[in-house]
Amino acid sequence: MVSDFRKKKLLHVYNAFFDADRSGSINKADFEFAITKISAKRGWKHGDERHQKLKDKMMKIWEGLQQEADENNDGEVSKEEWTALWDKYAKNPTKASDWQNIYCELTFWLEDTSDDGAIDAQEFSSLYESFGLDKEESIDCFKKMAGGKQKIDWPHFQELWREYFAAEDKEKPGNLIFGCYVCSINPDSHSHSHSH
Ligand SMILES: [Ca+2]
Ligand SMILES: [Ca+2]
Ligand SMILES: [Ca+2]
Repeated sequence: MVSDFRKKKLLHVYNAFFDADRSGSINKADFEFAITKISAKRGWKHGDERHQKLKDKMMKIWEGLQQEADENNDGEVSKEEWTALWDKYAKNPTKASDWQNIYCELTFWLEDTSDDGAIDAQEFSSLYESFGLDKEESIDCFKKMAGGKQKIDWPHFQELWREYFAAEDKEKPGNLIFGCYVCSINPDSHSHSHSH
């Protein structure tokens, strides 16, 4: 049984990041959509090294995710399949699948826009803002999570990431690694049409 608390965290990641086109389900089109969206935002063009890296990693994540989670083989990862997948992970977080490790690395790489091997509040909140999360909320989350530190390096990030998917404890700092998991996302964020 997955607790309501963990389910909330898992569905936050599902809705805010993986279901990029906001269709209510995850399939290959979400990954293609996210590649296009992120590349456009960063100014990465086809053939650029970073565009290619993003594409390769995203497709590896999709293939691994589908293989592991898509129990009924319909080409979609439903919310139920997604929750079951991460429940399996939580039972043994040190035995993550390759695609889960790639996903963790990719998130860190996308956040560390300055390429100094650590992420700060600006980098953290900017990426999540592009996925429709409130920027100020994300900055608050970063501050709480970092516990006084200005930056989070790669070993620290991995530790927080594991906590997010496995922890039942509501006080764990890792619960904030994907921003505010109880806040709603802005469904129009990818169209850039919303005003403040
Ligand atoms: Ca979708
Ligand atoms: Ca399925
Ligand atoms: Ca950085």
